[in-house]
Amino acid sequence: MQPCISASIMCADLMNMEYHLKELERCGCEYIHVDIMDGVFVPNYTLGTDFIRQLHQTTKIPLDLHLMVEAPEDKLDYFELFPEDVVSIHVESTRHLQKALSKIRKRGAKASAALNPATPVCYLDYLYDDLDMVLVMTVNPGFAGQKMIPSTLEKITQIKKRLTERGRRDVPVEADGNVSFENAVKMAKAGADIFVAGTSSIYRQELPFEDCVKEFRKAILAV
Ligand code: S6P
Ligand code: MG
Repeated sequence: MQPCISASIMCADLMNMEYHLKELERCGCEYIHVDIMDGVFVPNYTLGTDFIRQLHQTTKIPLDLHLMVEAPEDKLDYFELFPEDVVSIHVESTRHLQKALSKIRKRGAKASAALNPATPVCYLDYLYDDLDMVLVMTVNPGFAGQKMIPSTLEKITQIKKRLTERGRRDVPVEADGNVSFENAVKMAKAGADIFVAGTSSIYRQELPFEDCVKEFRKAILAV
């Protein structure tokens, strides 16, 4: 599987969105990672439904929606979804994970389960047929600019192994949180396929955006 960049749009300057979207297209970023927080599942609020609709109107880049909300199965209908979009819901956020994943597929998008750093991989054991991606949080969700939790690397490897054993090598694993140039190499070695790029990599004020993307791509292709 070709490694992909998913640019974390909450880390961009929201007052300059048109410019950022053009840059993402010009630099060939494969996904736009949209963090949706409800102030309950995580102690923060971020992006929402109207912003997503406007993204769809403005860019052809598929959206990688990361729902950090309680009971996501009740809220999926709020969101506009297109077939190339992937929607991640947290294992810890619902009592009805399989139902919620199948609801995403019924809406025509790709379904993904996200795991917090402390959540064991066995939570996915009976779900491998229901998944189009797995998101591994490499920091605790809620904020950009944190430090990677090293034990999450092993988790990426374990998930990749289980996917292979169950004949689902086609399912990518996404790493989200402090995916710096240095950590991206470790995550790629661990088995990650999609890399969320935020303040640790492409949204760094001191470097030109295009250079950051090139450097980031070099890191994820290094393995
Ligand atoms: C965190 C969120 C992430 C961040 C991303 C920021 O709750 O899910 O997607 O936006 O991790 O990137 P960085 O490089 O600042 O950690
Ligand atoms: Mg995220």
